[in-house]
Formats: sequence, C-alpha cells, structure tokens
Amino acid sequence: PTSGVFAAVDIGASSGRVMLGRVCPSTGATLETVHRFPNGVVELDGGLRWDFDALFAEVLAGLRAAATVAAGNGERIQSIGIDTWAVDYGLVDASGKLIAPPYSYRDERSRSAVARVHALIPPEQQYATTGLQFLQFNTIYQLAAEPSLDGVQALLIPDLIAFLLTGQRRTEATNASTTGMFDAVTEEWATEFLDVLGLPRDIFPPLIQPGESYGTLRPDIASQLGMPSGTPVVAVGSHDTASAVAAVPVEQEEFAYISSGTWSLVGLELKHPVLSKESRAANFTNERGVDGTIRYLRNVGGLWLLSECQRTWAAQGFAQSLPALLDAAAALPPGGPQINAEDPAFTAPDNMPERIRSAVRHNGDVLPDRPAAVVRCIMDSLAAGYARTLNDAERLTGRTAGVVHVVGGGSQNRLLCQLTANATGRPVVAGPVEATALGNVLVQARAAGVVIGGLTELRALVASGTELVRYEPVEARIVQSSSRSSTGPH
Ligand code: ADP
Ligand code: LRH
Repeated sequence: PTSGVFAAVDIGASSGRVMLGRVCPSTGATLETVHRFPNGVVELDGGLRWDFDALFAEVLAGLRAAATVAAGNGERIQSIGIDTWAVDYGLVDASGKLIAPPYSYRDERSRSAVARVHALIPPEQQYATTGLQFLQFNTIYQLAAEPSLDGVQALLIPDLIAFLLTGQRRTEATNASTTGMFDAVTEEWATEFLDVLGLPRDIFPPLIQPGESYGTLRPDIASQLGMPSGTPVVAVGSHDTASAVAAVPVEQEEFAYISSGTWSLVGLELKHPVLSKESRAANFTNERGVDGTIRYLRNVGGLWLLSECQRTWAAQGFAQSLPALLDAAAALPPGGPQINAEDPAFTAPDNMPERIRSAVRHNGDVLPDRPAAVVRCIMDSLAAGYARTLNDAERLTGRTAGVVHVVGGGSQNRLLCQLTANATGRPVVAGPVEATALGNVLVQARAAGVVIGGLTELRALVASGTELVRYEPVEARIVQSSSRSSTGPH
C-alpha cells in the first residue's frame, strides 16, 4: 500500500484524544483530531482513581467519530492503536469483568507497600534487574498494596482498553517496562520477583511487542463503532512516553528529549540499559522504547504543577488564561526562588500554590503571593531540573546531546522552552505537540506495510510534516539585563 489511514487513541493524565492519522511515505504523516476529552483523577470508593467507564465511553465515542469522518472521505481505517500513561492497571476477573475503577498512581496507598517490597527485594536487586527508576507508584508497589489478587489479572490501562475492544489479553512491552517486574536484559517478566512477592505468575497477560496485533474488534464493538469487524487493534508503544519518543523529529544522532505534559520525561535514547550503581543513585530509569531501544530518563515534575495551580486559582475565583499567566511570568526577572519540581510532596492533588510557597519558605526564601511569581518559580524550577537531569544523563552514559527536542503539550510553552535552552546551554527544538499520537500512528503504519524502516525513517516522516520552533540559549546575564530594562529595577 502507498498510503494509509489509522486511528490513534492517546489518553494522557490530563486529556485524551482520538485522532485520524494519514500516512504517506512520500509526503509524511498528518493528524486530524476527531474527539477530545478531559481526564483527571477522581475521588471514588475512598481512593484516587480513574473514572474508567467514562474514559472507555469517550474512546468508543472517539472511534465512532473517526469511523464517520473516514467514511465521509471514502477512507477505510486500517487499524487502531492505543497509548496512555504508564504504571496503572485494572483488575479483571475470569469472566472479563473489571472489578473496580483503576486506582491512580497519585493515590497514596502504594507508599505503605514500599518498605514491605524492599524487605523482600532490596532496591539494588530491583534496579539490577529492571533498571527502573524508583517511584513509589511503580506498579510493583501498587500491586503489593492490593488486599487480594485471587482470580484476577492486572491489565495495564492501554491493554485494558484493547481487551475490551478485542477480547484478547496481552501486556504491551514498553508499558510492561514501567511495572518494576520486567527484566531489562532478558526482556521477559522477572518471574523471580513475582514469586518472591507471592504474585501469581500470570498476574499479567503475556507480552506483546509494538507492531503486533492484539486481535480484531469484537463483532458487537465493531457494529457499535461502524467499523468492519476485521479491523485489527495493533499494539503501539502503548506507554505514551514510548510513542512520544518514537516521534521525536530528530535530524542528528546525538539528541536529548523532553516529553513535556503532565510529567516531563527527560533523557536520552540508548541501545543498551545502564544498570550501574551510579545510575541507580541518580534514579535514572531504563524504560523500553519502540524497536527495543532504551528510554534512559528521569521523571522530572511537569506541567501538573501549573495545571494544579490553575485549578486552585480558578476555584478561588481567580481564573486567568494560560497565555496571560505565562506572559506575566515571562516579564519577571530570572534568578527567583526555585523548588525541587520532582518532590513527591507535589504528587497528590491539593492546594498547589500554597504547597509551592511552603517549599520555597522551607528553603529560606520567599515567594510573593502572586500567580505570576508562582508560575515563574515553576518554570525556573523545571528548566533547572531539566538541565541537572541532562548533565547527569551525559555523565552516566558517556554521551553528549547537542540538541534538546521538546515534544508534547508543553512544547507550546515558549517561556519554558527558552528557559530550558538557557539552563541547558543548548538549542531547544520544540514540536510536535501531538508527538505521542504520531508515534502511535507511525508504528501502526509500519505494521500495515505503509512505511518501511526503523525509527530513523519514522522520525523523518514526523520532521517533514511538522513546523518546529528553535530556541537558542541566551546567557542568563543578558536575559536579566533586558528584562530589567523592561520591568524596572529589582
Ligand atoms: P498529557 O499527555 O500528560 O495529558 P499534554 O501533552 O496534553 O499532557 O500537555 C498538556 C499541557 O500542555 C498542559 O498542562 C499545558 O500546560 C500545556 N499546554 C497546552 N496548551 C498550551 C498552550 N497553548 N501554551 C502553552 N502550554 C500549553
Ligand atoms: C507520562 C507518564 C510517564 C509515567 C507517568 C506515570 O504520561 O506515562 O512516563 O512515568 O505518566
């Protein structure tokens, strides 16, 4: 086939979308948004959870819309691909019923299981096998916090959606690598960990690789969607970050990336995992990417800090548009107070501006009680965190990155992109905003035979179809003097 049309379901922690991706090897890949919906954690049954029934209804509505748009153009959707945030799962019983709405990684319950898991599998041993960054919400701790796992299987969120669409149970490999129970070297389940924790060996369904098919749509679902029942659901990099990194529009070999959304995932792409003591001490993760690559990165806090502030301010009757907030923050001089953006104290939803001010106070500094100051503090802190992470990644891998690619919703944040260029001392190339959906679509296109090649070829298609914005590093001194002249002496 010379071109193809694919449906991508991409759900982030703050919003979801269903897109139609059109791929032509000679002209590139384009996306059309057919459905968009908000997402967020909800308090339900005494925990922070995802309203999965509502999300799945949005997925169906989006796929129906995709089928309608495609039919209107005389197009046929060749396959469907699904990606979402990582680590979370739903428990499904033998009859296929989801027994409760999935917990969110922001729920506190997993924290209580950390010490118990570490007593059974010391963190050094975990890292040597999985290469996974320690986060208290890694699936291994969440599962250890479950009261009972009798008669159920854990399906990671994208796999759960694929199961409901096809009836087939699988665990996609890039997302499996975020569970804490996936061996980074053998690329199989770390069954020894399952055994030690007393988890059934089939707690997760068998692995599936990006590009393989889960199966075709269940007939009842196909007729609901107005799609042929032979439509396959193809595994993509179902971990959203894996799909995003697959679509980094890189033109040179040595690059760093920041997948910027609810979280910022900052790192390098490697061929082999780095499982050293030093790497563990710096808390770098070795997550699996498309085509067996390693996403060597850290979760630096992300735009969650900002969106949570916006939520608090709106509730206090002080709603300001995001561009207005960012402009006001950009007018402030550099060198203001910073926080550690990845402090777990910011993980749960609550009064974020106050938590940020309190973190600044704790550092012996003062943050003015104005949204612009809080926003500037978040941006300065994120940029500084990115620079530290990038330097650490280079030190630990012996690699250097000449350019930093920023993809995802946060690539539209000009202030953050410029501050990142300044803090890292490297050019930042921003875009595409919808890298994740593009990565999702391109892996499907390759599985369908529409595109041939490796990540280099896929990325070239992204680069040719995207307008990228470049930010050159500016010395902080220069920024400071120019902003002084515009905002007066400080
Ligand atoms: P996720 O996939 O984690 O849900 P996204 O990649 O969709 O996140 O990014 C969402 C973030 O992008 C928002 O929290 C917001 O800060 C940022 N963003 C969205 N639109 C804009 C914009 N026009 N300008 C600056 N930032 C934006
Ligand atoms: C980003 C992301 C990230 C994970 C976190 C749970 O959406 O998938 O890569 O660490 O959510």
